[in-house]
Amino acid sequence: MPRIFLAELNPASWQGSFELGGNRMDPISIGYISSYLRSRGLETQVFQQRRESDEKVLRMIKGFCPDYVGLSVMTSCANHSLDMSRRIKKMFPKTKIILGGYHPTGVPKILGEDCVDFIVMGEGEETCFNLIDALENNTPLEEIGSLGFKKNEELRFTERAPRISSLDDLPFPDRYGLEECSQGNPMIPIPENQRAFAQIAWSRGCLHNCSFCNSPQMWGKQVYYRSAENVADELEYLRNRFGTNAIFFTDLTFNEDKERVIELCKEIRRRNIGINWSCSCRVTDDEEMLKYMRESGCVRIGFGIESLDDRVLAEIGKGITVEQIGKSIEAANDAGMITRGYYMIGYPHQSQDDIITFQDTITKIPLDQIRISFVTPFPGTAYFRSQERKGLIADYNWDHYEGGGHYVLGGRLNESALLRARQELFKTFYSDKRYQARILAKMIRFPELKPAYDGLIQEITKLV
Ligand code: B12
Ligand code: SF4
Repeated sequence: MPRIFLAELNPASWQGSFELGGNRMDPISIGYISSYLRSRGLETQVFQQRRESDEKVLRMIKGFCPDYVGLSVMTSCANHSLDMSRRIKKMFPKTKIILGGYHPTGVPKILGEDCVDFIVMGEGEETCFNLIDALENNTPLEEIGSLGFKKNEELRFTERAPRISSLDDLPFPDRYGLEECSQGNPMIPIPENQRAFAQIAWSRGCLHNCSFCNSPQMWGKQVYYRSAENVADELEYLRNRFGTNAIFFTDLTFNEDKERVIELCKEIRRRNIGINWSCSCRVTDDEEMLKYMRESGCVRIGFGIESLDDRVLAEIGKGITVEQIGKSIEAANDAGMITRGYYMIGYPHQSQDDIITFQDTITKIPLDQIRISFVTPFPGTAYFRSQERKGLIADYNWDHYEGGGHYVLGGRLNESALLRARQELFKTFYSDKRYQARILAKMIRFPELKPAYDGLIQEITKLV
């Protein structure tokens, strides 16, 4: 029986953040591939590199003696994954290396690397199984959709396979190392009290088309959902098997379909599952939906806001306005949820004056927590292509595509100016008197959230 080692290999730079109280999430992407392959009779092992040295990882792989190594690759992990693939190939020249996930989907030419045998583009379960099955049975690869392979030294890419529409038919993902996982502050329960924190995926895909996002080329424009019953079954499984008391929904846009959201929330409540959760939403001021979400355990809601300039929002295809953003955050605050907003800075035309305007407006958006990353053109996105055409990609080192400390565009502001700007924005936002009054009022109004705010205050003290 073929043996497949499935891994997410993180470079040392990222492993650090696993220690720093950020989000520590289990690798459900390869968990899904693993459980699917096992359901089809193959033997698998799942691994996520957290703080293990590369040498230790290689020893583990050696111990498992795999016929295939499948790696899940985000852009920021691409160089490291290739480096490790070369070392694996050296150790086991016959082992086939398969890359999947966002980076190979966006940059299929990665198949041209000598250490890569195959790439799987988009959704992975069926393609990965079909590939191994064909290789084991010597049947042609041309008929397998979403695949990249080499023939006579040429790179071949097949058409994308149809998406899996009946997600309930997939086995639950295999879980790896949940006991070490947690979602950083602010969250209820707070990280110290979270048990076996897990990710769970309810839907796949997103209807929108933001130019900087990898979702369109990963999933196309179709969203498929699992049924409320199937999700509730997995929640019960996580609680009963691992003791999970908090989860994060990986859905790109959790609140796309109000009726489904309410159905899911009702099912979670009906079963009295007792797991708190968080999710990422598109702006919404739908009080009814927010109420259902809160009552079924949603304690934190994240919004991809990106900018507080309507022109920029239109330019990046976000399809939302600053007015909607404000209303939406207020509604989520009123529903008793912890609100987190994701902003980006470093749009190429952004000037110091624009940053000052941003600084003025940021305090008006009543979020509990803000995250500010640098605009990063992930390869494969429309944004990458447009910036490349304009000659604005200043750095092609994928290690730097992590949105945090490196700026890879040639914008009007450079990396150090942006680092300073981010620090100033944090300061302005968190030291604003209205912010402090708001948090205090929220703690009084929703006392159950107080421990999360205590943690948040500690975090803010370090930030400003
Ligand atoms: C949870 C999450 C995280 C978590 C944990 C990630 C993890 N290890 O699981 C945390 C918070 C740590 C994180 C961090 C980051 N993340 Co993140 N994250 C996500 C999120 C929300 C969910 C991922 C998920 O589990 N999806 C559900 C599963 C079922 O889908 P999937 O991952 O796509 O897997 C399928 C296919 O991709 C494929 N597949 C995947 N791997 C493999 C492997 C093989 C062998 C095969 C055959 C197939 C295959 O098959 C799978 C099943 O069909 C996604 C957005 C999203 N919803 O996908 C962003 C996302 C993956 N993250 C992204 C980014 C940019 C980052 C960060 C760089 C940002 C940052 N500074 O925080 C870091 C980098 C982390 C690192 N290791 O370097 C981008 C990726 C862009 C890119 N080109 O790399 C995404 C797409 C968000 C976005 N829209 O921009 N992230
Ligand atoms: S940024 Fe969010 S809303 Fe926009 S396409 Fe990506 S997942 Fe969808």
